[in-house]
Amino acid sequence: MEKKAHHANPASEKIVEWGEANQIETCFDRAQKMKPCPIGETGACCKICHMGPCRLVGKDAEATAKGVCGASVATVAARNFARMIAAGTACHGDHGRDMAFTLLAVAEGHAKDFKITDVRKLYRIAGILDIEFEGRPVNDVARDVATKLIEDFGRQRGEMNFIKRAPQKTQERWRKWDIVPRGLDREVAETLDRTTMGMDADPDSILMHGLRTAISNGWGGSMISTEVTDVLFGTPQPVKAEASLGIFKEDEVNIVIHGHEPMLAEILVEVVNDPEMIAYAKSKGAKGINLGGMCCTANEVMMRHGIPSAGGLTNQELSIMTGLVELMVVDVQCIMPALAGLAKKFHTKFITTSKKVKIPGAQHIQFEEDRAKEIAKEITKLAIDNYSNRKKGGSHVTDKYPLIAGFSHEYIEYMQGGRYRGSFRPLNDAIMAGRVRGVVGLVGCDNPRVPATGLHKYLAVELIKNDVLIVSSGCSSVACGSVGYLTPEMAMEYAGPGLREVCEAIGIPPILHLGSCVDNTRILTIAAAMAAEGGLSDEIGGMPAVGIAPEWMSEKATAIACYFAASGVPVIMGGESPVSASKEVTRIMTEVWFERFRGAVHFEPDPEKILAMTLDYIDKARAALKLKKYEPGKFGTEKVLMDMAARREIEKAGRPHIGL
Ligand code: MSK
Repeated sequence: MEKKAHHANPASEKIVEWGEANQIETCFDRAQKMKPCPIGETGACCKICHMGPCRLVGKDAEATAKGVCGASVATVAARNFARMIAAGTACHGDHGRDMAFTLLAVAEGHAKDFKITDVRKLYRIAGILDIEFEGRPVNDVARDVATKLIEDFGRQRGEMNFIKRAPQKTQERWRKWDIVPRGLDREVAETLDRTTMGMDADPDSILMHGLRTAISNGWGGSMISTEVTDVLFGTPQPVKAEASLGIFKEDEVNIVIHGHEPMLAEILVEVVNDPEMIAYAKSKGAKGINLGGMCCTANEVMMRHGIPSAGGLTNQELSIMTGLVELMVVDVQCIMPALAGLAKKFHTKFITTSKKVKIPGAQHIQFEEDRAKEIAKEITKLAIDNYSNRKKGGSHVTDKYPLIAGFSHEYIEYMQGGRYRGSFRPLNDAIMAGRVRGVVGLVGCDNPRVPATGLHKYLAVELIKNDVLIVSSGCSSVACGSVGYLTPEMAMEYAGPGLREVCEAIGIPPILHLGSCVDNTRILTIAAAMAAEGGLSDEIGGMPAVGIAPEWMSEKATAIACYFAASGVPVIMGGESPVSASKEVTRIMTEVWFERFRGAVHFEPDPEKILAMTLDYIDKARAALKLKKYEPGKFGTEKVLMDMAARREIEKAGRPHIGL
């Protein structure tokens, strides 16, 4: 029998196999040993009080099984899922909060190593927040912006600031169903309150509050993070980079920055390029210092500085197993505690830096934004001093692929008409004509329970063959980038003729790298702009657009899926359903949510079915919008996407310039 691969990336698979041969355990071994709990996996285990834990199983459990308190399977499954949304929202919310506080510190002069890089974007955000910016000192505007955004977390009444950025009709749906979030912390706290013993037992009511909580993430915490990060470190524009485990250099000091928040990573980019540091590395026998990223911190510094990525979630252990990493430094989220023990088997120093992330066996160096450069230098020196300890051993690979990253929503608008004529008209027109069948957000984690990154690769190729434009983020974009999919050449090789024509005309890859997992909010902004542009749906719901997280593992992914669903996007998550114990909960999250918001959350482990469901959603949306029926292979001979007449039309319409 042919051995099943652990990882769908050949370089990663090679290192996993080397680990097996050398008795070095990875998440792939642990996933084999640790089968999912069959009760918890379906959402039927209740452990919210000490009369249990109760296992709601047995024949016809949905109708008959009850916890000691009498809670039904539907109640328990809904509560469990809502708690996942709240945890994911808290995680992204804290990321957004940290960014807003950094902006405040910069504005007040307490974080001297950082500055406001994109003043134009600061003004744009100030305009959205009704903050006066003309003629005022930049730092004063920044202070007011930060202060107003920080209020979004603790607000008790009213509406979060960015809710008004959603299309009017989308907002109306939220108001009708009373799910406009007040403040992120309030919604997270209320989810925990509602789902404790003796509280909300109605699955629909629980899940509706789950949606409210998720919106506080998508149109709140995560969106704040994206926008403030752009203001501080620059709005991304396309940049060349590389990805995969071959990014490490044998003759340089290799440092990996892993996690999500970009503050330390940004300052490390500066410090590793400091001539004094490079000279110090040379004095220790290295030719230079090579900074690589991991997971979403990688996405942040890749799209702003072209820093290469060693991969997504399942590559974090494998990067250390190359034997080439002098130091791995982590900030927050998606960091496997196994790294501390693994690093000790090699010469790698493993450094935690956040008060929120301490890992037994790791060295902790607290990151403080008012001493950012000093701390980054300390960490870099540790790595340089460790270079001489590098031993032979480890599993070196040389595979790495070029890619283009950094498609911010502003750039996507700009690329469709230039600095003064940027708009979403060309994309809307291409969809209306059927050149582009629809748009898919291919996002989320990679997962050792399947040949890791394999579902991303499969869906990426099949979707673009079907003329579907992909916008990608998080580990999905790294999965694609690590095999060479984020290049314009990908369009030539695999894309259907209509999509290929569009990619050629604009000069873009068929898979657009949008950034980290908080940057899924860029997809919301794009969808809102497409709705405002006209010709498709006048709200996000009803667009020929679908979200897919085929290998999701994080609670953050459930929150993301739900804010997309509430915004009007059908979402398909891979793997087994965490609410499969309850047909009622499954019905609410698919049929009921679709009726109310035109979005849904499905769980489907079979990638071929995910593809079929996606195309079906897209084609049904096209039919409902009375767009031209998509005909495979119809386009590809004419090139008319952005001719002069189209450009003049855009100019005549006098659209406000909101581009870069
Ligand atoms: S890092 S949340 S494994 S995308 Fe954003 Fe990747 Fe998923 Fe973490």
